Amino acid sequence: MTEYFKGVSQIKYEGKDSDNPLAYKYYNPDEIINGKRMEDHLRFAVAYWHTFQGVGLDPFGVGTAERPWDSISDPMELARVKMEAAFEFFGKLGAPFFCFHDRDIAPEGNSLKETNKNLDEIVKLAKELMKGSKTKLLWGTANLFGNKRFVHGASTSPNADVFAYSAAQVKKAMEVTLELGGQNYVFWGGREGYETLLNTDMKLETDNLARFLKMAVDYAKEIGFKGQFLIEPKPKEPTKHQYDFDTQTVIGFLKTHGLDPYFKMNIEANHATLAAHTFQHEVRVARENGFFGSIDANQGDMLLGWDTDQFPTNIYDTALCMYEVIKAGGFTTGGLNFDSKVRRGSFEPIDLFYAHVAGMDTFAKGLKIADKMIKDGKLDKFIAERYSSYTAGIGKDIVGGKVGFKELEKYAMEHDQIKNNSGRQEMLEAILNKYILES
Ligand code: XUL
Ligand code: CO
Repeated sequence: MTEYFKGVSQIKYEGKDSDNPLAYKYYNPDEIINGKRMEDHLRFAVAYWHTFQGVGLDPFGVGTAERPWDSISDPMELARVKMEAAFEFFGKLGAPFFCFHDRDIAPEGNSLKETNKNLDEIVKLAKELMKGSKTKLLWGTANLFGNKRFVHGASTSPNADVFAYSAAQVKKAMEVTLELGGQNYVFWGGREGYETLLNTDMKLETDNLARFLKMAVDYAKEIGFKGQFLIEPKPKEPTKHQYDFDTQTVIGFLKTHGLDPYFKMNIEANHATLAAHTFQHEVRVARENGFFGSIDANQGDMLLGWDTDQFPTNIYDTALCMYEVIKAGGFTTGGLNFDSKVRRGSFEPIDLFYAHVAGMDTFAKGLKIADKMIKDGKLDKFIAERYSSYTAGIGKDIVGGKVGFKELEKYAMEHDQIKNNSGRQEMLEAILNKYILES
């Protein structure tokens, strides 16, 4: 078989003293952390769209990326070559999973029928390649945002024909995800939102979104798809206001429509920051409400207010993310999908490897720090003490539902000289720094 990424051999763990940018310094798949292999803790996935479809364009200029498949112009030939190159990439990286949108892997034809035929052909090839590979499918999804038919949304479009088309597309995407053994199926509503309320029936649009998801749940049962359904919140971009704004909003929406038993969250770091939340906040909200599913690993740039989808290299963020993941009991069907793209200036194929190695090492280090934070227990102990007023006396009665306003008024009359304790934020941040530096 053709070798696409010449000059790169199997990437190995060399330990923290290695200077080799094509070696892992912290990611050691077989190393046991708290009774579990690192690979099983982290469940890394490569995102097909950024790594094999990304060309490095921005609103001001054309793509800059140089790729081994640049000379191929026939769309189906290109799709086949990219799929072969992808499996070489997964193997060299040692990535246990990948993720894709239907339109990432196969081009659209002149009709939906032809598009589905193209998809079937590439799925067949992917299935063959998966037989000789250790890389599995973490999740599949449908691209319901790229084509101009989705100009006003997909399941929230004012045009019922677009609703029907979207349903047909998701039906097919679910079938191919099942065919390839996908462990989850993702819904990200890129254009499910509005630009202005002057032309929008928000009630009908959100009800239709719920109807659409209900149909997906029914169809999964019909075809025997047992994977986890995931919703990926994002507040804006491309749409001004997206209905899946953030985790708390999505939980409210799911509960309103009785869909909560069927969905969990796919939290993306850069979407969290667009919603003016920290990454840790979104994972915390998901886990505390029983909706933690999977993660799209990336990071934004605080000086640029958009979805820059950079590879995650911020150790604070990965440590606090993995702290929440461990507290959630770890990943079950989910994993860490690099929904990240190399910068426009990093245009060589080898940059794809450097970027993934950097992201994987940053999360591996984050895992080690989080493990230390939890085992050491100082932070948990501090929090437990901070809320100890709810474990006895009047606090216990409040939590136990034994008192109402009248009883509390009586209590407050006798205890109106309030004494609070310090939150000790800086002391706790210094403890976190110590874990980062010492693990
Ligand atoms: C876009 C985004 C998507 C989803 C899948 O911001 O994150 O790539 O992850 O559709
Ligand atoms: Co994403």
